Amino acid sequence: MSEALAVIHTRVARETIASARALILDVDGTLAETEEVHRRAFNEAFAESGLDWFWDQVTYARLLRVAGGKERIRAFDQRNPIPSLSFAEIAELHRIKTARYAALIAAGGCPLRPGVRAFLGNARRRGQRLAIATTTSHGNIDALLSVALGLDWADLFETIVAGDDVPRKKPAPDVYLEVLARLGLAPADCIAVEDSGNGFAAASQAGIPAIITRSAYFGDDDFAGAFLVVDDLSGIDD
Ligand code: XBP
Ligand code: MG
Repeated sequence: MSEALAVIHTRVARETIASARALILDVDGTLAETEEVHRRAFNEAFAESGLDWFWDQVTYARLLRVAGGKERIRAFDQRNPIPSLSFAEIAELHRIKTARYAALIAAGGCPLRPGVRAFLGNARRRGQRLAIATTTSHGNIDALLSVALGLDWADLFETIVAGDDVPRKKPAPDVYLEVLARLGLAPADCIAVEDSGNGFAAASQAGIPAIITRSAYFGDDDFAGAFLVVDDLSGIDD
C-alpha cells in the first residue's frame, strides 16, 4: 500500500471508529493475551484431577479452534474411541480449571495488550458506549479486568455477555446478537474488536464490522473482509 493510501486508510479507520455508536470488545486474546494462562490452568486442573493429560502449545493451538473450555475438554476426550469423562465430570474439571485461572491471574495478572487502555479511554472521552462479547465466563472476565483495570472495571461497560449467557458460543453470532439487543443498536452502528477466526465469524454473522487485533494463537487465521487488521490497538484512534 502506498504511503499516501496508508494515510487515507488510517484516517478513514479513525473516523469510522470515532463515529461508531458502540464498540463491542472480545476478551481473551483481544484485551489481554490470556490463552497461555488458560492453558496453564487447564494443565493444573488435569494434574489436580489425576488425569495424565497435558496440553502443550501445539495441542492447545489446535484445541483453541473449539470455543469454550468445557467444549474444548470434551473435544480432547473424544479423541479416544471411548471418551472417559461424563458431562458432570467435565463440568467439575472446568470448575477446577476456572478456579486455577483466577488464582493464576490474581497471583501474576495478565497485562492489557498494547493500546487497549488508550482505546477504552478514547471511547469513553468520545462518549461512546462500550460492551463485552466473549466466550469465557463472567468470573474469568472479573478476575482479569479487576487486576488490569481496577475493581470498578465493570463501570466502563454498559453490558457484558459471556459464553454461557447464550445458547451457542462463537463462531455462532449469539453473544453479539445479545449485545445488540441489549444496546438497542443496529449492527452497522457498532464495531467489534476481535482476535480469532471464531470471533471474527461471530461478529460477521451478526453483521457487525470487525477490527482484528492479531494475537499469539490466531496470528495466521484468515480475516478477509475485516474492516481493519492490526498487530495491536496502539495508536489506532489516537
Ligand atoms: C476465548 C475462548 C475461551 C477461553 C477459555 O474466548 O474461547 O474458551 O479460551 O475460557 P474469547 P473458558 O476470545 O471469545 O474471549 O475456559 O472460560 O471457556
Ligand atoms: Mg478472543
